[in-house]
Amino acid sequence: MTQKEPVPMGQKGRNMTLDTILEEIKKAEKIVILAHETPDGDAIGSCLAMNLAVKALGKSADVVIKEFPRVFDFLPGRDEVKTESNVEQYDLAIALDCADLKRLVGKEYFEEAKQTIVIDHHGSNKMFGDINFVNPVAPACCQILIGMFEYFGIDINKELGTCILTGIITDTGGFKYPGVTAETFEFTAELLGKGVNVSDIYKRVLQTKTKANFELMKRTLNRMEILEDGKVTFTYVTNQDLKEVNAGIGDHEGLVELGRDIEGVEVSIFIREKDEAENTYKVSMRSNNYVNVSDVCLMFGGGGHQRAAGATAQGTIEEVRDNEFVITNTEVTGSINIIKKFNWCISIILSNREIK
Ligand SMILES: [Mn+2]
Repeated sequence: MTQKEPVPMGQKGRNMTLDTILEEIKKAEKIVILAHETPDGDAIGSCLAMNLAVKALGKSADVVIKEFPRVFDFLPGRDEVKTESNVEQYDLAIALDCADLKRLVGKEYFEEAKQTIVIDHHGSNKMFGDINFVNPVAPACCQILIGMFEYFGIDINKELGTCILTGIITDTGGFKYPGVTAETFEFTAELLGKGVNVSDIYKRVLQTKTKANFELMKRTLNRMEILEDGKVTFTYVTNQDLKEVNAGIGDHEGLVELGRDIEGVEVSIFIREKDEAENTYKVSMRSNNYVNVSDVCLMFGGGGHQRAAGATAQGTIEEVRDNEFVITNTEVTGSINIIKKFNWCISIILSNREIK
């Protein structure tokens, strides 16, 4: 790996936030890199890319990811990832692709760290770090890292490029979401020239389904309800399903998109039981053209992007069909009707749209 010297401090065209981030990385002895719960390709790619970048700067870091989806096992640096750490206090904690401290896995390391940095692209980011570098226009956190690493004078080689491109490919649905920029393609072209196997990454992260994912897809499709005049779909998986199909980490990925891709559908809602004992559900939503699902999920203490967002809800699967529900500040609790409640929100948004 070749390494250029960064432009000296204080020179014209410098970015103070990036200068401070570089300074903090260079200063720190113990660094930890963290991402959001149920990490996707962008979270994983960002963490592994940051780990390589830290090394390129002559430092080392712990990457702590509790649940690593096996689809990303091929990525460089996978074997260095830890599920936990026994370091009591880090000098520096870097949170990637994570909008909210509540969703950060290993937040204890973050809270204890002497210095914290948040790098993200969610519009709902709570700016919970000492230093926050958030660009909601970037289609992936990994795309923010490209500019950052170039600024730091780090050579983006094949390994680093493979991690970064994995994040871009997954968060843009294979370059098809509207957030994709000219830079996305320019960078991809550049990486192809450096030997990054774009087609192999694409096939591994978007095209190949695990058997468990396929079995869950069948159940999800069978249960799918089409509501609100064909504009909303709702479906779910239970812990029982996950057990029966022998699902591993990440095997539910992509299920929320099945409803979204039906003609005429604006919003798809998918709930997944998280923890049977606590009756906790992860709610995921996707939209096509005009409903801001991040706003809908914010009402439930969640958040995300305009076209892809999530929240957490509590109740029993039977109670999903009851009519009673209680909303607290941060969570949907008690006897809830997730379908009706979410539909209520979405109905308002849909009807507002029609009035306009
Ligand atoms: Mn992301």
